[in-house]
Amino acid sequence: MSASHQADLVIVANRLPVDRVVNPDGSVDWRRSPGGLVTAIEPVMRANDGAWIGWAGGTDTDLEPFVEDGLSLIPVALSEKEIEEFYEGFSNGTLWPLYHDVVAKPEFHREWWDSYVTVNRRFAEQAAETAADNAAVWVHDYQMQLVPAMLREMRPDLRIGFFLHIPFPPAELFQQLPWRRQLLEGLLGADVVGFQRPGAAQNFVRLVRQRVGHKTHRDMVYLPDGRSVHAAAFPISIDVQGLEELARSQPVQERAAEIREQLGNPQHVLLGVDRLDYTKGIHARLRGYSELLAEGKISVEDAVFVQVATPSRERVDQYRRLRDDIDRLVGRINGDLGRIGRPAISYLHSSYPREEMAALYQAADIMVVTPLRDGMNLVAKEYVACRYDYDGALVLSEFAGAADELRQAYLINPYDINGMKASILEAMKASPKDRAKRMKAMRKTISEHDVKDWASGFLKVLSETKPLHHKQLRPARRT
Ligand code: ADQ
Repeated sequence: MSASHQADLVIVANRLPVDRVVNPDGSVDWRRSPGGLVTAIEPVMRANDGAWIGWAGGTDTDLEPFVEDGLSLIPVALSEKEIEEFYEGFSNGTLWPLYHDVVAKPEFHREWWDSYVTVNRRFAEQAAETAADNAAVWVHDYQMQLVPAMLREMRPDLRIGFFLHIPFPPAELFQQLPWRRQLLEGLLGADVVGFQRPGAAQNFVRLVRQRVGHKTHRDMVYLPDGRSVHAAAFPISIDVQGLEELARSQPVQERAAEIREQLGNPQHVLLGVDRLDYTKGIHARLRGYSELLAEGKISVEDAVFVQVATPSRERVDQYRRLRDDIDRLVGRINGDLGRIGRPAISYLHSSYPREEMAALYQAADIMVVTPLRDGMNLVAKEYVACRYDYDGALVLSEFAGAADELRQAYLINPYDINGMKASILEAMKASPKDRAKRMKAMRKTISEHDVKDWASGFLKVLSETKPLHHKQLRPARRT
């Protein structure tokens, strides 16, 4: 199989599902990047002889399409300036904060936008070249919102799907964006636009009606050329069974016991696992926990908070500042409240293999997930998947997409620090029977919808979209 063959299924995402590693002898290898997306999409990619288009993460301009572990991968090059303007700038300095309730201030720069358009066109051109006749192209996430319309213009024969992994904001916030109409029109190039939550799909349909003036009815948008666009929620999931099997394995169980031992076998182990991102609510969470200690409601003798915070997007100012803020806060809390051999917070910047993550989830009595806004939050679902023993409690922000499904978690408003503290205490004191009841219900929910169902569900809806010549089947328009 050649990597640049004409594919029946093309995935377009900002990043390829592999990371480039340079060996000590200078040779180059590719390592599968951890993460749910590739697990989800791999089976359908293999079944359809698919290809994946994405950036390899560096500034190499000479990477050729290649096949890695049977997956056909097509690198798209970004220059240093494009990494600054398209990726760090418009994607992560404009869209990311705007789409997360403006929890940080989005910056609007015209040169960032120009770079976003240029890079989106490059991805669209590569997809147009790669897709076979009448193929399906599935475009992912906020970095690629112009690709659907650009691609449709080049290749009207294709079925095009788009999935947004992050929230889609309400009209009141979205309309700050100077390029709001262009982005909406970009997305409308798709036949199916998928979101994590139904509210996000509604936000999109409402904006299309108000800002672009197209007719809409429920989750459908009707375009003047006779095409229709289906906007709906497809909540993403995880490899539930794979993770549970890992958690049940002997080495992971032994490692979980070892982690507790190394923490000094406290009565309560609390855990937070996040990318170091200002949307994740790490600051308020740790502050709330430190107040519980300072007020004597809990003690470092019998509780420890393990916070794993993986640095990310470190070249963006706001992220550097956040890392410094959290580092300082943890230092202050441990300095004020810790004792010798008993830190209040065990703080880790490392990135771990899946086995270690499963062991951490197994070791934690309470998982604390408190984002100010989150598209889904896979960590919450991963914790539940690992708790086959029906033990453990989940404290979860109602502003994470996962809160729609994990209703039996201790749901909190992450802005209400007193409420969060009360819920953490409640979870710590809950009876084993109550914990088991909640965990059982949450496990039932996630086991009924895993990541493969998510991918095949989206692609099924995409495959059912009607080509243009079937336009007489459109539902009657509403006035
Ligand atoms: P993220 O914002 O990255 O994802 P999340 O959904 O929690 O957030 O996924 C993080 C993933 O990274 C999890 O699978 C977790 O296990 C892993 N991870 C975190 N820290 C790690 C560490 N130190 N070592 C190893 N692995 C680690 C975006 C959106 C989310 C949405 C997902 C998927 O912001 O809202 O749920 O995409 O659509």
